[in-house]
Amino acid sequence: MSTRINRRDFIKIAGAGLGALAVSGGVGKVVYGLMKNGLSSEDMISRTSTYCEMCTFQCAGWAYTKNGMPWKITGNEADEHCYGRLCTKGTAGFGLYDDPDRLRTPLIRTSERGKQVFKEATWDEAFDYIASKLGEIKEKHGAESVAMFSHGSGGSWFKTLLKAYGTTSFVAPSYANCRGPREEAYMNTFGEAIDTPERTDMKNSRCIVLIGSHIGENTHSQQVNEFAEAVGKGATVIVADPRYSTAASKAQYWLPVKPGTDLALLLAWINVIITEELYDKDYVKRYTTGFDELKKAVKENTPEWAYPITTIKPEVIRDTAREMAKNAPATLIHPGRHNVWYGDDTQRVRAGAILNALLGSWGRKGGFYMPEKAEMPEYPVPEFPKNKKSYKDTDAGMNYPLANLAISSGVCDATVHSVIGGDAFYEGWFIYGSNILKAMPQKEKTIKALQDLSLVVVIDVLPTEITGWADVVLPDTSYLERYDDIRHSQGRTPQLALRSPAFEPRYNSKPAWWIAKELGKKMGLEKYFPWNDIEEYLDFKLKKAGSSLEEMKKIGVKNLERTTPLYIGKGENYKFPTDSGKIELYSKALKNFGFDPVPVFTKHEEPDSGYYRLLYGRSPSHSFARTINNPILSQLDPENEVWINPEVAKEWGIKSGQFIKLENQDNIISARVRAKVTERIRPDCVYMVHGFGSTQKKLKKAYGKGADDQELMTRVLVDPIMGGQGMHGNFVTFKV
Ligand SMILES: Nc1nc2c(c(=O)[nH]1)N[C@H]1C(S)=C(S)[C@@H](COP(=O)(O)OP(=O)(O)OC[C@H]3O[C@@H](n4cnc5c(=O)[nH]c(N)nc54)[C@H](O)[C@@H]3O)O[C@H]1N2
Ligand SMILES: Nc1nc2c(c(=O)[nH]1)N[C@H]1C(S)=C(S)[C@@H](COP(=O)(O)OP(=O)(O)OC[C@H]3O[C@@H](n4cnc5c(=O)[nH]c(N)nc54)[C@H](O)[C@@H]3O)O[C@H]1N2
Ligand code: SF4
Ligand SMILES: [Mo]
Repeated sequence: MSTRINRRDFIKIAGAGLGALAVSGGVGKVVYGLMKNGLSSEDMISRTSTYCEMCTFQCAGWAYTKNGMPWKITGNEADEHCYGRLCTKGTAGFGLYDDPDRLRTPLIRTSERGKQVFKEATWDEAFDYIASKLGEIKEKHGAESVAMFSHGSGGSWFKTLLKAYGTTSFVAPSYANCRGPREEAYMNTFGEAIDTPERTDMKNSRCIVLIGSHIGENTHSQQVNEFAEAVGKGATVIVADPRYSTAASKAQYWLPVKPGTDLALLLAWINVIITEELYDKDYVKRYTTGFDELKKAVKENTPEWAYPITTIKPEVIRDTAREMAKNAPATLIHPGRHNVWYGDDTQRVRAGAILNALLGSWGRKGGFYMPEKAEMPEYPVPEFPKNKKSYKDTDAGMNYPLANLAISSGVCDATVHSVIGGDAFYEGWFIYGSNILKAMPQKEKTIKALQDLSLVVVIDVLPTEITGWADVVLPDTSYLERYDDIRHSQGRTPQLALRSPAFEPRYNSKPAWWIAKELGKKMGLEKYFPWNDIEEYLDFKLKKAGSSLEEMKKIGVKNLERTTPLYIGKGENYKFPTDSGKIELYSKALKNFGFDPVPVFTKHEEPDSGYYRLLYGRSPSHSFARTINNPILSQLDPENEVWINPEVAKEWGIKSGQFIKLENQDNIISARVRAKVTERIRPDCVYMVHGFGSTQKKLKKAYGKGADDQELMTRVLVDPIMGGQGMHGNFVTFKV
């Protein structure tokens, strides 16, 4: 069998790519703005270097135009984020550029907040409004009382602006509502986080263990490419998932674990690896601390103990543990990405980290490689003001000892006057590329906070649920119409990638860098944007990093030399960046903060009779809610469905394709949504893709299609270690 995966293999796992379909997907009729590269003659094909923003994984690619019209978007072959193959969403980027529903000009609110009554404004008027409000807030409450939510590359320009202003609270739902537990679990075990792109050496793995992680439906290109390559080379795949996912369909072992019991499964695997002495003895002795404590702690966690909890048979637990050991160290217990499930998430992910340590896979081929980043000097700017207060000073539930970022829901609490008692900590929010009404559970709390603010600024490309709550809406360009900062994320190879504009901005939209710089001028902060234009800024940085803007426009991605080895050498005297200098199987830091030093299984609440646990995930054709209105992708996958086990469907008399509604434990009723009756899910849960059920009428293609999982999340299971917002604790019943 060929070891190089081809496009067909990739498509089989990731769903169909669009390729040239993007041309026929409705874009041809539109008259586009002025072409940057001045094309006019017949059949002229031109390509522009970009990195994708259809999700935030930033795959590098080429935007091709033919006779000045959008033609196709392809991956850059030199790029390790995508290996030249973009996912379905990435190839549909022109759909965003071409979306007639896009925000066209700045808007200023003229009625009650949330009523969505705005007047169109000039950029100057919008900036005057914001600058004057920010001035008032600073004078009355201090600059620290402005918080910024962000997701996506353009956010960095506003971080510079707000740091210059004096803000200290930078919040990302992609932390407390996504991968936060993973980063803190690995930090507290190996001293280093996983980060993005994941440092998983999956293409070389001989055994891949996926706990949830639904690669294939989760279509981060690098992950899908590497998973496909490993599968092509015959790797053993073990998937623990209550649902038969796309990844499970490639697996030798599908373990339909009872939702919420993965920690018991992981502890049983650890128990087998230790009792059968299958661990890497040299690695454990050389690099870890706390083995004896771990051994003692998991003594009772046998496969027989785990069986009634997880419903996975003891022999399956033993067989899979042996399979992992047989392939070690090229065994990867995948750390996952979206881990905020049940509130004990840091501990669950840490159990996987411990298992990786026992198998000796950290720093080893087929396990985790040691990533490097390109050195990227900053453009010199004056020092930012020193701040007096930070989010840690609010008493609104953000004192998580091991959190490394502000917690999104904590910022809401610290904004609501009645929660804080008198003066709230936050008076102003900037929101860039984050639809927090879709991304954060307990929507009522978010809305209460929005109502209590003195200033809400939203920078977006589309009129989404959150733009409806803004005082000022600023229309960013799509990523295809702008430069952004140089991508220099971690990887096997230190890489640089350039995003440059393929088109002039449409309507009266402006690139994020321009908005931040011009608003900076109005606020008297121009010294933090000392460059004349973005090309000068980028060229300065690129030259320092060993390239130039001219070169990057031609190649898009530049690979630099590594300075350190990719793996830890066998027997190498390696010091881990933890307190002990070793991998901490037993964590003193966790113990000192009153947490279990070795993960311990705790039971989670179960649904009452007639109720089912609500699980959710991804469509390969969509990114969250952000692509549901895309003219191309909305045709590929127009609405979501609720997966229901046939036994349950029979009991309720539900048929596939029928419209139903879901009602959660707090009597919140969903929009109507189609049922999908399938053996591919356990009877104790239901499943739906996140992002649908838009309530924003201005999104003409997304409005009212399918149901929103977020709406049903009135309960949150908080991770006491880092404040993660566990969203798997909601139960639903059917309204047929
Ligand atoms: N197409 C597409 N790809 C994306 C994204 C997107 O929006 N669209 N978003 C990206 C982002 S930011 C993230 S964080 C990732 C998220 O993607 P992942 O990190 O893969 O998300 P998970 O929550 O791990 O995966 C959801 C799976 O977990 C299963 N599951 C639910 N409950 C349990 C349980 O108790 N135990 C176990 N073992 N499994 C369970 C579900 O059935 C489902 O198959 O995807 C990324 N990739
Ligand atoms: N119920 C539920 N909640 C979830 C999840 C879930 O699966 N279910 N997933 C969680 C996860 S894993 C994550 S990472 C978070 C992510 O949630 P968010 O932080 O909200 O991130 P996105 O959904 O990527 O961001 C969406 C916004 O970015 C805008 N946007 C797109 N491109 C651009 C651009 O170029 N410029 C600007 N200015 N704006 C742009 C879109 O129009 C949209 O309004 O949500 C979390 N919340
Ligand atoms: S994974 Fe897909 S949508 Fe995300 S950046 Fe890469 S190509 Fe774009
Ligand atoms: Mo995420």
